[in-house]
Amino acid sequence: MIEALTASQRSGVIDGDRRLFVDGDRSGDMLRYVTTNAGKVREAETYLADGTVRQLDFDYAEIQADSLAPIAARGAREAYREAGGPVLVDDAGLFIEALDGFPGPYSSYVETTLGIDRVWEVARDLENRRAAFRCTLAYCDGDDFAATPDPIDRGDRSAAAAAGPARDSDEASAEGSTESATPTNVLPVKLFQGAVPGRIVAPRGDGGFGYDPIFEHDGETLAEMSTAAKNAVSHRGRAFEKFAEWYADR
Ligand code: ITT
Repeated sequence: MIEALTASQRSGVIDGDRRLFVDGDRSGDMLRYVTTNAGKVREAETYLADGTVRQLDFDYAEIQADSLAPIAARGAREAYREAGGPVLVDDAGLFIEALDGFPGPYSSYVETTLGIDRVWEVARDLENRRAAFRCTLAYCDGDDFAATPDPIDRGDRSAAAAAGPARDSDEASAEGSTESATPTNVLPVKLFQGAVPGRIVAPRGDGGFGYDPIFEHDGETLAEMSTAAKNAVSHRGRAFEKFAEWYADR
């Protein structure tokens, strides 16, 4: 699950007629939606006004953690350094109740190695097949967010509070970490979270991506829903609603 490539090593991504990411483009304050996953981009487009966002196909290093927020926050700091402007990182995962939340933050690794059919085989024999999909969006533009009420990751919070304006650092620590950070090295990250409850079922449906065929919500798998219907109930949709509202007022 630990990978790190530079964006400038990757080629641009074309979606229909629209160029989402121009290789090597670091200009202006354009928001970069940082993901290698085209399925996420399709869903996010609904929430982001045309021309204000581009996909940055950048595989940030995913730290090992038992929740999504520190992974997304660390990724946002790294992506901000790479992009040189505002970035939004999206970290998601499937949490199966009877498996103590597994695969959770390891969902990507498990999808790649086992695949969703094997995940279904594991879940099939469970008495309780309840699960949740969670998404954390992490926004970073180098500014502080002291005036806003929602979750903010500042690495070492007490040091950051004393620090005043944020600075960038390779050593910036993750949310909740007690790792010490010097007062000048903390780059604030704003977090938006969403979750959808459901249960694991035998694969159904051709839409969506990832675990969608085996995740049922309200009688339908996410893969049986249109993008709009999935957004209306999904972890990502909920996180993006919060983000888009905040971003528009910013
Ligand atoms: P990026 O990190 O580049 O954004 P990724 O696909 O690795 O791409 P995540 O780590 O957030 O993204 O995703 C963890 C796993 O969960 C991965 O296997 C995804 O395919 C899957 N996943 C994410 N969002 C999903 C969704 O809305 N529906 C179904 N599966 C999803």
